[in-house]
Amino acid sequence: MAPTQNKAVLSWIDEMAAKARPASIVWIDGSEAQLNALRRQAVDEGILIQLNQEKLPGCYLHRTDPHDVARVEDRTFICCRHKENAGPTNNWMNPQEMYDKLYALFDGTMEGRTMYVIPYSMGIVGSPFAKYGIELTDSIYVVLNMTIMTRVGRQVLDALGDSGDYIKGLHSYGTLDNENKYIAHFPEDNTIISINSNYGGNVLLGKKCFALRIASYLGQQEGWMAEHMLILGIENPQGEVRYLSAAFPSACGKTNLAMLIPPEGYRKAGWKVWCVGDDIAWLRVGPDGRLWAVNPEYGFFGVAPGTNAKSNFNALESTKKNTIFTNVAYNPADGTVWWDGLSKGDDIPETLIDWNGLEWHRGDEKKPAHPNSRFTAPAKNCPCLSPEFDNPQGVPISAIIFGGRRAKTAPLVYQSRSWEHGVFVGSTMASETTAAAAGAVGVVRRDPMAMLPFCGYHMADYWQHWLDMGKKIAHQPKIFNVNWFRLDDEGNFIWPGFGDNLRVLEWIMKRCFDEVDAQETPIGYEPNPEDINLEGLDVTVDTLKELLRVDPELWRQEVAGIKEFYAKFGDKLPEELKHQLSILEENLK
Ligand code: OXD
Ligand code: MN
Repeated sequence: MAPTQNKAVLSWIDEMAAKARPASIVWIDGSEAQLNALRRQAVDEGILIQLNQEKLPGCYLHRTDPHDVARVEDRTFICCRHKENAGPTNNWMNPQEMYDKLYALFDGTMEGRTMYVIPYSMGIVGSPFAKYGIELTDSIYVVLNMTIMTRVGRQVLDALGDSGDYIKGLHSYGTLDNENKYIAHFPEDNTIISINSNYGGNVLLGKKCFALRIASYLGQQEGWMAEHMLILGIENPQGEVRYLSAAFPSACGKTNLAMLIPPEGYRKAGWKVWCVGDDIAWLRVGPDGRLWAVNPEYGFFGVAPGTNAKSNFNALESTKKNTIFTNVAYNPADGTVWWDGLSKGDDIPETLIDWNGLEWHRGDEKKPAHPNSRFTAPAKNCPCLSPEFDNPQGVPISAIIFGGRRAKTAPLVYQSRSWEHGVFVGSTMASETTAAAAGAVGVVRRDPMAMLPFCGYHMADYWQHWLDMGKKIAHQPKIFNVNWFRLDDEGNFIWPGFGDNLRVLEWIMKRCFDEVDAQETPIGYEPNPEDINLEGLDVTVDTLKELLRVDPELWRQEVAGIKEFYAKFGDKLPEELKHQLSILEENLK
């Protein structure tokens, strides 16, 4: 029997079941007993491989179809009534046309399968930030991942009561037909439909689809913000904890920063870093006029390759129990997993089963784990998880940080002159492509606020929303930009990064609390080099000066690049951003 009387929910499920025609319907209650039974079934059906339960208790490995290994931006659509509301950076389709297409694909797609009903909450159930969703899916993999990534179960239905205010999510892995793969969002109907994929971001509908694309639209309507940001707390030796949120394009170390381990000197002095979230922040203005943030998720869906005890001890620890690994390599010698960068030299296992299920030998050219292989780990596993993780009010944000991977242009850190200037800085965020990615090296890719693939409406309206939000926040966070990736002329990284990034965060926090001065430059405020603590570090003040150098010629090229990018947005581009661009241009003369 359905565990709710909610008519809106029940009639929608009936309607969807009539289309997909599953053999049975199972409600997910979040209980261990039910999840255990599903894990057993998944192992029996070859969906999961159980790993060594002594070394990795509660851990499993899943291999996806080799053509279904990443988010598919070209198959991702925003379906709002008016095309112009989706903007130039989203794929658009008329909602009715998309519904017709999708419901045709759903016709009988679950025949002989079970349809699972997953009631879940993004945010702490009952908190002012929380929003509820129900995902219907025929994938056990989705069920088991959703119960790690979100808060699932009866309490969600109880909190929803009779209300129709929830996000409808319909998913079927269908036939995994790439030509008919769709990740479709209907922001005006609170609906997400996904078919023909069974990979993470395309199918765990609470994450990118709901908590960013749909939520960014809801945030605009309701006066809050859904951002692609980590949230962390920095505790100083006096025991004060100050919070920041930060947005970076992919491959810039967001999860690493979220779980940063302070350098030794800082640790000894009593500094601590607390992770509240590694990917998504929902931000609201609190009654005290500050901006408050929650992480709406309940787990981490992290990239495995490159994660090791040195690069991210806390992430690695998080994967030691109750974790689902996707597309990593399997070590048949001891029933554990491996990925590139996990160990080096002789510590690399001699023989592995690669992510395609084929035998792999140390020294083989092909990598044994897929470059986008992942771990789905409960946030509660993280050794530095913030004690405020479950606080329904969230945490007060003092600084917002943007960043990217720039070889020369952006300095190690600078502060915007105002909220409006900070919005400009976020809107022009960019990374240069590295040799690791396919295509040309050094090409500048703009990814405003790291939201390019995740903004559920017109990007220029989104910038206007940022500007409008600034007016509502009496005590605005200060906005900064960082670049951990400056290169010297030989192509070596100048800044050590990782835990040492705390040295920069310390300066940022001091700026937020008026505890340190800064220098004015054409692009914003920069630290006086002696104000960044270099103790215990092999970096001289001269090197720091180089890291902070602003090359006017490069910045004039940057202005030209921004103009070209802004031109895409035509008349919708907020006047304030044009004004900020003209100030930058003027300052560079
Ligand atoms: C992610 C992403 O998976 O941003 O978090 O692509
Ligand atoms: Mn992300």
